[in-house]
Amino acid sequence: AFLDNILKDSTFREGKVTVNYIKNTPELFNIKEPRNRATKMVHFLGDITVNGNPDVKHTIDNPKFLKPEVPKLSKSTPYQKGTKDLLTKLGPDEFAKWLSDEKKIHFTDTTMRDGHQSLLATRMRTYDMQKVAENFAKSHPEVFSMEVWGGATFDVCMRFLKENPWERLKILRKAMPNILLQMLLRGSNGVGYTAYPDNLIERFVTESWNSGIDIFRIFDSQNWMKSIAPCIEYVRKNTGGLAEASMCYTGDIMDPNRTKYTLSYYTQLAKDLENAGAHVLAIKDMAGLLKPNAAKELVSALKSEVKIPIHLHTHDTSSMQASTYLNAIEAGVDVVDVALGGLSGLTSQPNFNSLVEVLKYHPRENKLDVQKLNEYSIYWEQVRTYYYPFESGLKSGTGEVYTHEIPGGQYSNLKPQAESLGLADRFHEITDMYAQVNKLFGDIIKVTPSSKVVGDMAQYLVSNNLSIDDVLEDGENLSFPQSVVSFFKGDLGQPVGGFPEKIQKIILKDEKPYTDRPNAHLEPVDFEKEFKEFQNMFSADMDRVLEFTDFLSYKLYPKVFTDAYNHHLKYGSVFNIPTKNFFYGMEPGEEIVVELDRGKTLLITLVSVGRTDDDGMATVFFKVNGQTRNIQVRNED
Ligand code: 3PY
Ligand code: ZN
Repeated sequence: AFLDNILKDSTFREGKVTVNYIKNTPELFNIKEPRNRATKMVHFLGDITVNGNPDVKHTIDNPKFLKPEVPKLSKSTPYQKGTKDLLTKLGPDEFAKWLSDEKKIHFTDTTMRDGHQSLLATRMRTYDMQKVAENFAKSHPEVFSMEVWGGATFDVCMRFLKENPWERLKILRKAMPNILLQMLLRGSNGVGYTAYPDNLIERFVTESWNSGIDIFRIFDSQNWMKSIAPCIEYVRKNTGGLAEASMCYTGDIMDPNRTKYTLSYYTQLAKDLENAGAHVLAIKDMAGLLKPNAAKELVSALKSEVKIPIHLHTHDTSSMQASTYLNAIEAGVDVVDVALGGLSGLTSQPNFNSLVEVLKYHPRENKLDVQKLNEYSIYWEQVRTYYYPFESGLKSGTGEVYTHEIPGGQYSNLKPQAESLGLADRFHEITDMYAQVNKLFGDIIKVTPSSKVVGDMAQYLVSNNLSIDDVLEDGENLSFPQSVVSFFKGDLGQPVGGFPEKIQKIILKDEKPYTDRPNAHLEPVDFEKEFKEFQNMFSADMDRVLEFTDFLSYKLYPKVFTDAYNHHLKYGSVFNIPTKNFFYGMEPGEEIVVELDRGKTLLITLVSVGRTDDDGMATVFFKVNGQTRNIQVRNED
C-alpha cells in the first residue's frame, strides 16, 4: 500500500523526488490497509456472533436455510436488446406511443422492490439481488421493467441493512443494462414520510436518473395533483426517463353507495395526469381492492379517455388479484406488475410465473421462457429462508381487506408491530379500528405515508382502549399521535374533498391548518453551501469518498444516514458479507469467503468464541486468510 501511494503521488510521477521526499510527504503513510478493513469486518462478525444482529428480534433453533442456486448461464452470453435500448433509441414520448401500440401484454417484475417490501419488511439485501441480476436480464430481455428502487427500500437500505442505496442502484443498473429500471417516488415526500423542499426532490429525481432509474412511478398519498405534477415536470425537464403518474385506487367503483372515489373521479384524475405531462398512467392498487369486474370497467373507461399507456399495480392480499389482471388484460391494460413466484402472492404482487403460463396461447401472450423464470423463482424461494425473522406470519389470503383497505406492505408490517406493542391477540381489533378510523377521517386514500397515519391512530386507540365515540366526545383531552396531528395540519397535502372539519378541530385543538402545498413552507436547500458543510461534517476516514448522492441521503434521512455512516466507520462495509452471517453471525468452524474489493478476498474462519470475562468481554477467535486474529467483543447480554 505504501508503494501504491508512492506510485500515485504526483511529485514522484513528475520525477521531482528529492532527498527528503519521504520525510516531506506524510500522506504516503495514509495506508488504508486491507488489514484494517479486515479487522473491522471480523469485529462486525464477532459482534453479531456474540450479540446477534439488533435488527433480528427473534430467532428459531435449527432454521432450515436452503442454499441459493443461481440459475446457470454462460458468462459470455450477450445481453439482448430490451426496453432500455428502445427508450434510448426512441426517447420517452415515442417510447410511450410504442407501448400503447403493443398488442402483447408487458410485465414489470417487482421482486426486488415491492415483492420483498411487502413480504419481508423490505429487508432484501443487495448481496442477494446482485447474484442473479445479470443472468436474469440476459435470460429475460422481454421483461418491460424491473422495479428495484424507491418506496421503503431507500430508508431500510441504510437503517437496517447498512447499505448505500445509490450503490445498490448502480450495481443493478450495470447488471441489467438492457431493461428499464423503475422506482417508486412518493411525490412531495420523495422516498420519505414527510414533505421535502421542492429543489431537494428535483435534485433527487435528477440523481436517480443519473444513477440508473428510467421509470419514475410518481404518486401522492392523497392523489393530490399539486404534489404529483411538479415531479412529472422534474422527470420531463431533467431526465430522459418516463414519468409514470399514478392514481391510487381505493374503495370500490362498483359500489353505488360509495360516492367519493367513483369511475368518473378516476377518469378525470387520469385526464389531469395526462395533461400534466405523464408518459404513462399507473393504477396503483396498493391494497388490492380493485376487483375483477371493477378492473374491466376502469381499464375500459380509461382506455377510451386517455391516450397514454396504462400500467396496473396490485397486491394479492385477497388472493383474487390474478383474475383482476386477466380482466384488465382483456380490457387492454398495457403492463401489469408481478413478482417472481418465490416472492409473490399474499401481500405481494401476483405470481409472474403462473401468469405467463396462464396467458400462453392468449392473443396477448408475451412469450417468456417459463422454465427459466421458474429457476429464478426457486432462487428467491431459497434466499427467502434467510429472511425468516422478517416474515409477517400471514398464512392465507383475506377477504377482510375489502373492509379494512390496508395496503399490502402495511398489512404485513402491522402484525409484528402489534406484537411489539403487546397487542398480538388484538390484531383483528386493530384492523377493525383501522376501518373505523378511515371513516372518521372522511374515507381517505391510504398509502404511504397516509396509511401510517390511520395505522398509528388505530393502534393508539386500541392500545388505550378507546373508541371512536371517545374521540368524538372527549377528543379535547386526548393527545393524538404526532403523525395524526401533522396530517390534519396539512403536512401530507389535502385529501379529496378536504378534511372533515369537526374531527380536524378535535385533533388540532388550537393549531391552525393550512391548505397550500406543504413544500411551500420549507426553505429550499442551498446545495453548494450545505454540501460543503456536509463534507466537513462527515470527513472521517471512510474507505470511500462521500458523494453528492450521499448528501441527498443525508438530507432525506439525517439521523438514519448518520447512524449508517458511524456503523461504516466502526465496521467498514458490510455489503459483501453473506446474508446468513450478516443476520446470524458465524458458527464455530464455519468458513466464509468475503470480497473486500474487486479481486481481494478474505477467507474468514470462526475458530471459537471464548467465555465472557468479568468485565463483560468475550474473545472471539478467528482465522483470516490463515492468520490468527482474536478480537474482544462486549457481550451485551
Ligand atoms: C411505498 O410508498 O413504499 C409503497 O409501496 C406504497 O404503496
Ligand atoms: Zn405496492
